[in-house]
Amino acid sequence: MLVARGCDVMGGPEPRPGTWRSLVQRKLKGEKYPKCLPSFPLIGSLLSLRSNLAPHLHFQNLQKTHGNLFSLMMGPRYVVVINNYQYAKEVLIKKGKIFAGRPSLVSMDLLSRDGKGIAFASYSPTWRFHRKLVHSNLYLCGNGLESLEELICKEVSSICTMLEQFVDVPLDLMTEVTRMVTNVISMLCFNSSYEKGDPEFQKILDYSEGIVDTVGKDKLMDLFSWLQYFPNEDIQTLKRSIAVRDSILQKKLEEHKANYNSESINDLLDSLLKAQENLKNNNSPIPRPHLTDDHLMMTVADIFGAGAETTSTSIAWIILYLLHYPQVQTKIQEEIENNIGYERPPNISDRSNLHFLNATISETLRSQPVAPLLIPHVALADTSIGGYTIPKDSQVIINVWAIHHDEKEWESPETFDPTRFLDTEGKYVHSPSPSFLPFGAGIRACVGEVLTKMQLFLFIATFLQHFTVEVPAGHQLVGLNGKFGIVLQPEKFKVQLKSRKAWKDCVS
Ligand code: STR
Repeated sequence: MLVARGCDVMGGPEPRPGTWRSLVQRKLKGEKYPKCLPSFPLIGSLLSLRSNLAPHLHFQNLQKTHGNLFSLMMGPRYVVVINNYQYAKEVLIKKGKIFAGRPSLVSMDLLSRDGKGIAFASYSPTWRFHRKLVHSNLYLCGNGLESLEELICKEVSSICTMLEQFVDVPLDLMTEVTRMVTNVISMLCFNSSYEKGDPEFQKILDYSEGIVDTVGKDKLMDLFSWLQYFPNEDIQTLKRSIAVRDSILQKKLEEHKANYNSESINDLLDSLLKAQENLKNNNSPIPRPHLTDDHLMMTVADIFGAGAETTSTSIAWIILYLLHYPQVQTKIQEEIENNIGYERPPNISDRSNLHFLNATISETLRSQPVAPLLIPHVALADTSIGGYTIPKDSQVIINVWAIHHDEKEWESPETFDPTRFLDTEGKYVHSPSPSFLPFGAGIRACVGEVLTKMQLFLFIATFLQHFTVEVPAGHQLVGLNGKFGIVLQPEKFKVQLKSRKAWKDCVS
């Protein structure tokens, strides 16, 4: 009955698609399948998945023995892991629609109220409708006529001015950076922002940490959903964090409903309410997408959560690399000095001149992709990858980490070297290798790419115009391994800011 090599088990009546048995039956028919890690009934490939390494690194190691495309059983689920860009692009771009499903995992279902919203919802007309709404309304809003650039610059300038008070003392920079990026996304979603010390902002910091620490870590409860009914610390943390998030969202929704005016749409939540109103008034017989309060809240929750968490994590990584590579920091400062000077703050049009800064941002996103395994995809029909059969309902994990550290595509991939993003004339090259997918690709690619890139550029340029970051005396520089989760975060660290003399001379 049991063979611990490949997924070779058979017997019994009609198998469900995507299960062990159906796989074996099809394999016997001569279809070519990706190499499978040793698997056993019930526990699947659990024994081969035990490792001290984080999953993205463990999968990267398995690439050496099992290749760029291999499969495994996560409990009862058939999962395919992809480690190179060729297969990744086939899944995300060429067959994007077929692979646009999402698995139903316990932690993600809790977070998304059973697959609502856009990040964790499977492909459906409702999902398409929500994604379109976000695409067309996210950047239109903000504070009245204020453009996105103005909005970001205002926040960036306010944090840099505030940080002047904290020079020369060890400082946890990230709380303030997170407040800045939370304010940008909060203006776009809710037309409101947080002052330093606002207790609601502290609640957001706490619940986000609770969620990031527990969601999608392939914990046992995601493999065996019945485990959620047993006392389990992770699931308790997750449920508590979600309850806090929901109480804040509920308040925002009620405020927005109370002040709603279809002639004055100020933010994403208003535009979702408007779409909800339009749908109610539409009597067409065509099946309509779902836009209940639950759907609307989950969509806004995804955008708000993603906007705050990913951008602040990327900034934390950039700052940490600047601490590890002070010469990179000096080079960016020279570039700022030569192209902008000190008399005006950087703006978005400076992006075309600050090649080394752009290269440093890209090299950080390559070295530490914020979502090292993206969010798992699911095949919505029987299909194939690179000629290998992929049955309907298979889960597909794209190992962006391995793609960004592929020795065939990047020379010494473990070395941090921004110049790989520069051409021979020192000009920034957007993507020197196709093996670069920091924002995913295809129909489920990140909706916030434009916003994130603007924030990273404007913040780092302005910040390095004002300050130099150093490791505080007596503090140890934290390493570059990071903490694996749905978002790959660096460990917490403190910095010491030095006000730059040239900047001080210019403003005084
Ligand atoms: C961060 C913590 C939080 O409060 C809410 C969310 C929901 C959306 C998530 C986000 C999370 C982490 C980053 C995600 C994002 C949706 C898209 C984004 C997973 C868990 C990425 O794919 C990087």
